Amino acid sequence: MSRMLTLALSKGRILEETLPLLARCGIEPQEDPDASRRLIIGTNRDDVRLLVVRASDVPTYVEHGGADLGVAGRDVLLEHGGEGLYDPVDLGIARCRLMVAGPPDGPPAGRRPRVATKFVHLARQHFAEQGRQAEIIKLYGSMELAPLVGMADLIVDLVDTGNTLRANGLAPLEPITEISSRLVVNKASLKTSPGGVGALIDDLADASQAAAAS
Ligand code: PRT
Ligand code: MG
Repeated sequence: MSRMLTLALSKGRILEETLPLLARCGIEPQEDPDASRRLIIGTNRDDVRLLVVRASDVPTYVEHGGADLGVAGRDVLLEHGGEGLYDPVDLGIARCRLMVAGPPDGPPAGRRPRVATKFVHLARQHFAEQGRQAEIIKLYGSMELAPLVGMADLIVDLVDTGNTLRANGLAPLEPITEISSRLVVNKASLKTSPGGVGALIDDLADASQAAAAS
């Protein structure tokens, strides 16, 4: 029997958009990972299983060998570091933009803006590159709230439709970078299982190309 291949995914949009790619590779989960409480989900292939982990934990599972492969947002890889990981394929899924957002007329002029974000490193880097001073306030989610209660002047967050910003009276102000999800691979796994891991990388690359073309 061939070696077990473990793929780490997160619930929500990454799972939703990865399952069709896996289906194109002939891989179907044995139960609905979104509905199941199980964290390890078997597939129709004896040698492939899925792990369901927090989005920001995917690189850690892959780096430390808890999974051979994973699907992670470029935001997560840039913020938490994907050093030590091989990221051979842009799957082109879960697309969005990292943006500076805030009140539609911009931040109050004349003082150093307070910027609420969970992307502390990326936000710091963005303001530093522009030679702007900013005070970064770390949050773990719902950044849109911070300007509404006067805790911050700006936020740095992911924006897709812009509906969340609009619903909270905020507007996109400056794009920082385009985001999509990438396939990340444990380097040792690829060395020890070029047939299994390497073949799955190639299959997923083909599937994402085919999905993009369809
Ligand atoms: O749950 P956990 O804290 O571990 O992670 P998470 O909540 O960030 O995970 P999840 O599943 O929401 O997102 C996983 C990945 O999807 C992210 O790392 C991104 O790479 C990608 N992605 C794509 C997005 C979005 N689009 C997105 N729109 N992640 C989050 N959002 C949020 C955004 O933060 C904001 O709250 O959706 C809201 C904005 O959406 P719109 O459509 O209203 O603009
Ligand atoms: Mg979440």
